[in-house]
Amino acid sequence: MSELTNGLHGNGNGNGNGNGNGNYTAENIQVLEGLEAVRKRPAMYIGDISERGLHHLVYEVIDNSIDEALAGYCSEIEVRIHPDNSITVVDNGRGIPTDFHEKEQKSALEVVMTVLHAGGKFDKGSYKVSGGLHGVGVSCVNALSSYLKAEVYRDGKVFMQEYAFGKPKADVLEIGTTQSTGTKIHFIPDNSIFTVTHFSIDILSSRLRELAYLNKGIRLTIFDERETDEQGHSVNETFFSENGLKDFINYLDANREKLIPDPIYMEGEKNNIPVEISMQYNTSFSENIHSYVNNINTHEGGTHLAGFRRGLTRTLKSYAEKSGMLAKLKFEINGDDFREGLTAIISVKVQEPQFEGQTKTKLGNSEVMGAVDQQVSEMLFNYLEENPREARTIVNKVILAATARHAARKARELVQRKGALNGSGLPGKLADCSERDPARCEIYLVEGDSAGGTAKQGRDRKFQAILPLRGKILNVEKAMQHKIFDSEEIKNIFQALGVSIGTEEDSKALNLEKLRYHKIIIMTDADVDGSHIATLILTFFFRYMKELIENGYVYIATPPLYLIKKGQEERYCWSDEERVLLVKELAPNGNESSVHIQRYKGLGEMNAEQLWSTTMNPEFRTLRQVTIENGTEADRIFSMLMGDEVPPRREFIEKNAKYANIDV
Ligand code: 0RA
Repeated sequence: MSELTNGLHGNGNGNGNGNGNGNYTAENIQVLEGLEAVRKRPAMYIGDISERGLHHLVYEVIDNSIDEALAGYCSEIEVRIHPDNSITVVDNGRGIPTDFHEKEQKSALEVVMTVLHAGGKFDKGSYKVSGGLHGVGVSCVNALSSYLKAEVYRDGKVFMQEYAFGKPKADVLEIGTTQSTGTKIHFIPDNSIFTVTHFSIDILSSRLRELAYLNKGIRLTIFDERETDEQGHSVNETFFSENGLKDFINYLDANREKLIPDPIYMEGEKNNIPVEISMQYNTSFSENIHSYVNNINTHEGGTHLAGFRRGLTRTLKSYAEKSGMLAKLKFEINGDDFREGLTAIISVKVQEPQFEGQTKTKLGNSEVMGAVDQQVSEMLFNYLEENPREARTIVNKVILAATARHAARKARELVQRKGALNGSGLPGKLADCSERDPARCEIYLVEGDSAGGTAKQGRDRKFQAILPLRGKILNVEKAMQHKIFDSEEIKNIFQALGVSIGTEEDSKALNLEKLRYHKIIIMTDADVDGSHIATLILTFFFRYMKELIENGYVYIATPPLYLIKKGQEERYCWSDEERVLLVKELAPNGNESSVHIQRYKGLGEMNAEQLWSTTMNPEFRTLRQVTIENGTEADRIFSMLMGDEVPPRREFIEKNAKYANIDV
């Protein structure tokens, strides 16, 4: 074992900005900032310090490996969750450079690992486009890890350096020889920084799956060493896609009925911007367009999405007009009509992306709009010319959408006019609260009139409003838009919340200014029916009021499962584990006959006081906030849960018997 000495790997020309032939030298790495800043304000660098931030650490490391793959040097990435909840990421890229960095007077490896933003991200010579939401680099992961070990396989040698809280424990060591190249990063997140320390295999797997589809040809494998099979092998799954976004579309639409046999697909480059697009029409009525920039899901859209819409509308419209199929249509077709029942994915790679918007997931670069517009137009034009049968199918679908939109508009106008007429415009079933500041108001959407009645008695009427919903609300996944506005329950929800939506182009966004409650709480029975109803309501929110979820306004109430009584004492339990423990506690000598257990099958079995103290009183209740961890996956899950095909739904529900596990 020998210590790495200064100048072990001399660098090229020393001009500080690459050596002109694209090879990396230590001088490419610019030095910007120290790691203390990251530990001081972690959320600024990785978004937050909860579950999301924790998982971002893994994404950040993987992104570096993906960059290697995009540069053509890496084909395999392995992620391991160890039994102690630490993580190892291994890739077969070039390995982090280990030559001597003149300016910093230390090994490039140490610079990459200990200096913020080092790693060539700012060096346009090395083509780097991948990058986590914050694109902060692997040094951030180091700063937020109580321990990290980097191993580099490069130039026939194995190099190693260990760190604690971002600080090297020793210099870079040469610890052996090797035939291969690559990087291995093992890290233990600093549990004094993160509020959650448990890695979710579901969250990591769904990111790896997404990355595999977005970067065809890369093999990504995850191992969960916390779980082993009969032979003692750790649970693992490999993600690999040969056809990229085309495979992604087939995966997302697996539970939808497709209109054309194969997704439309194109891949190309315009003005130095790589663009990949795939799309498919299905018999549903929702629009599912997902856009990515440098592998980041741009939830808020941006110029690439605008370019896609523009190109799609113009090309389809011109084809439809030329075909003469629109001759009998009595009204205009608009942009929305071309996107009903459309599932599409747009992925672009942009050298210097400008991210805007509330969550910094909206692409601002104006040059991308035209690039995507041109690509879509070319792709679609050729497709329609070459596939006249599919072209007719698509145009017919568009005409159907336009017709339905027309009907929907009439129905919606009726709803909104009615609302305006009866003074308050609030539904009769709503028991409103007296407070007027939306930030302090809550509304409970309660399953059934009887539980609704109990909730009305039990609530604090100052800030809690109750809206009872009759049984199962309409399944919006299967209904056409005008039916949705015909539904009494859905009209009630719109009116009670005070929001309205336009169905016309660009006004689809919800008007949140008039939202009357900043907590919208779904309260259903703690059984299979109850969770189905909650899913129906969530599906409706997801498809028609997504902004409510994105703003963190939607919650699920958690009524208790058991009431345990012993003598005068009454206690509640929310899980079977809790019940077992409590019974033990109340019957310390094993005499459980004095303990009475009541299983709550529904909200209706609780009286007003019980419902208040267990489920509605802010001091004691637990609310689960609904978030969208992964938009594409949520979309697939909702189409599966609420779509036509029964078997995948049954399998999913059996696997995730508890509602909490649905990944939204
Ligand atoms: C800086 C420069 C180069 C590669 C990397 C960092 C790099 C970082 C990580 C993190 C995990 N795996 C990684 N692989 C590579 C360019 C290397 C060159 O040009 O030789």
